[in-house]
Amino acid sequence: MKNISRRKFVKDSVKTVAVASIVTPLLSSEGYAWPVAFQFSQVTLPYPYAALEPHIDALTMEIHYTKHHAAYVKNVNEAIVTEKISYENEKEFFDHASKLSSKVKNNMGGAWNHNFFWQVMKPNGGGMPSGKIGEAISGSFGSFDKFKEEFTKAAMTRFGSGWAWLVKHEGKLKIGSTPNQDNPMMDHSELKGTPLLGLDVWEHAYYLKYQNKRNEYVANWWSLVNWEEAAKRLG
Ligand code: MN3
Repeated sequence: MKNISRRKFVKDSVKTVAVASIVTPLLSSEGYAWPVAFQFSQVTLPYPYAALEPHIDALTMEIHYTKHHAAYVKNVNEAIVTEKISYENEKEFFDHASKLSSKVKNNMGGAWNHNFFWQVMKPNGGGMPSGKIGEAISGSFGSFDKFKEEFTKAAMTRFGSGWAWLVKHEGKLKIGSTPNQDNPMMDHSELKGTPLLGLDVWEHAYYLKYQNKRNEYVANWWSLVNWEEAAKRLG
């Protein structure tokens, strides 16, 4: 009897290991395997740290990407394992954001928002958008200058840490902001829609160069906007 159960135990253990090795390479902090359905990832920065100078300095970019952003990605992925969350893609996570722990919610927002932020900027960007997105902006806000004014206001009036956004929602363009690392795709967000542009207004995004002058950071950011990326997302 003793031998049989020992043999059965060994057999089951082998089976478990075999299955686990196919489904997941990750172990939880308790040391057992959990089939992880999805992990967030950090995009490769599309340009060198110094590429957005003088508007965003190289040191800010390096710290922002390698410390802040990397930490959000690491933390959300750890929490997905320890909290055994089985959503399979970003949309499922955002659709259920209000039901997730603040660790998952804040860090998944930080992971996604920064991936997006790096892509909607580029060296020698800015200027006036042309084509469909240019028309959509002047159609929705009256003129490009009015749009800039409204977006700047959203960025300046976000109290504390957060993001300003240009989104497409039910066929219309809208401007707004979200607190902390929330974004307009999260179920509890007041501002809803598909992000076309996003601006990080956390102090870590600008403090080294601009200190308390968020207004100068926002004003200079217009020279970095990657309108081609925004246009792609307009569809
Ligand atoms: Mn940031």
